[in-house]
Amino acid sequence: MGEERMIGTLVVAVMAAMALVLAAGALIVGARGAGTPSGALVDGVTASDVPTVLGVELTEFAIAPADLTLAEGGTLTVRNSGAAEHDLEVVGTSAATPVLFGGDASELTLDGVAPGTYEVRCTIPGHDSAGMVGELTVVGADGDATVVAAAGDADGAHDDHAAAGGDEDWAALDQAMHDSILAFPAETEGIGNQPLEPEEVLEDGTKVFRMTAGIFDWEVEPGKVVEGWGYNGQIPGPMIKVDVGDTVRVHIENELPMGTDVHWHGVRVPNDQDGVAPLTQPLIEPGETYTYEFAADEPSIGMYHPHHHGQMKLPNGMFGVFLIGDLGTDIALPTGRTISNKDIPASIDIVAEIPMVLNDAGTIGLTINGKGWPATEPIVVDEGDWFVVHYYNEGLQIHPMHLHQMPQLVFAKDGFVLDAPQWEDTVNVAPGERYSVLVQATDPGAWAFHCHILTHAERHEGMFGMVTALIVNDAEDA
Ligand SMILES: [Cu+2]
Repeated sequence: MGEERMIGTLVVAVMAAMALVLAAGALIVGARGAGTPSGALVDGVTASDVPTVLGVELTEFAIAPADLTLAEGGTLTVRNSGAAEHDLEVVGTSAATPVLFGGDASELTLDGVAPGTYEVRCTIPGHDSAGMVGELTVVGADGDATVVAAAGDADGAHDDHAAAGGDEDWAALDQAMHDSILAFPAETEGIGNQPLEPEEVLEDGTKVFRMTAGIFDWEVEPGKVVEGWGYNGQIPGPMIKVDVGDTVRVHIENELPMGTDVHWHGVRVPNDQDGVAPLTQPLIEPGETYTYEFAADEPSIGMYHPHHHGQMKLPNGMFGVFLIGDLGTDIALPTGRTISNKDIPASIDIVAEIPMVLNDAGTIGLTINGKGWPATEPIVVDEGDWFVVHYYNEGLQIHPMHLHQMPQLVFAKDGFVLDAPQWEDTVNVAPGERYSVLVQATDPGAWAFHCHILTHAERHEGMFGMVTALIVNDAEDA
């Protein structure tokens, strides 16, 4: 119990320090919130002055114009001119566009939205706190824009930075951060990356796996259940690990409402097994089972995911880890070398090989291994231990992954061992990339481990998304 309490205290101390560093971001957001108080009437405006159709542009990360004035019952023509997914919601009403991909547009008619002043925002996690908020004034036929409280904002989450008089409740922000940090680690239903054993090993040694692609409930953070798309009810899907030289056969049962395929990303396969329907294979129709087979003849730190409509399936959770070969034998570690004045022992025992699959969009949102803080899983090791993390970016944005205190030795990129490994404290992982890092847990304590795009880790409601912790047990307590 004493040890648990100590770990808890360390978590608090470390996370509090991180919150302080990140507080600058909250200040910027807060300053913006202190805008013009919403007036009861729009002085001197007559209904005929007010447009009935207005164009709105969404980009990373802005809504332009941010101050919108529209006649009651009017239409917003919303265009996503950015690269990432965005949408536009009139907070406290049912008026919202669907999620728009870059280049897409949508007409949002404000039927039933009473005259008044509303907050508008992008609902993609992190985008509002990154700047995608604005104000919409709906003017009635008589020029009336009486403020309507955003009563429909049931969770109250946005009241703190709505333009309601422009006063931030700073103490409430502090409390929200405090509570969200102390909620770690939190239990949720479902765990991804579970090792998948072959359902059968044939006489010739072929390893036969079976996975079902489907839609299921996924608890991404405590109490937040979303529609997950994935394999065998897991996000990330089951982790497959085979030996170099194995023949691999994978049956894919498609229980999705649409066709699919499986691309083996970073794994060397014959062209007709590359999973790009209809180029290299027919589409796997709903209800069908399709079989892939290839020789795993080269080491790989690979992944699998659909190619067909990957832009919607991957963000919703359809991805998994595919490893060929063992660390240290098939995939060389930089042991017995001196790199930037740091000696790596000639022989090291790797206590854990941890995949960290990153996502940032779709129904799953900003997550590590399918979970957002405080439901992310901590890495727990003993002082002195060496462990390996494989980063996989299955999302749509770059994520600079920062581990406090202990440097990360980047020894492989996309599974290819580097001739010149390098130490980094922040490893930038772009979509599709994998980086493999070796870390020694030299310092006891609870250390924050998070994406350093601050809005991927913190928001008004506190810590969330792409944050976990490295917990190093003190050798003296063992
Ligand atoms: Cu990020």
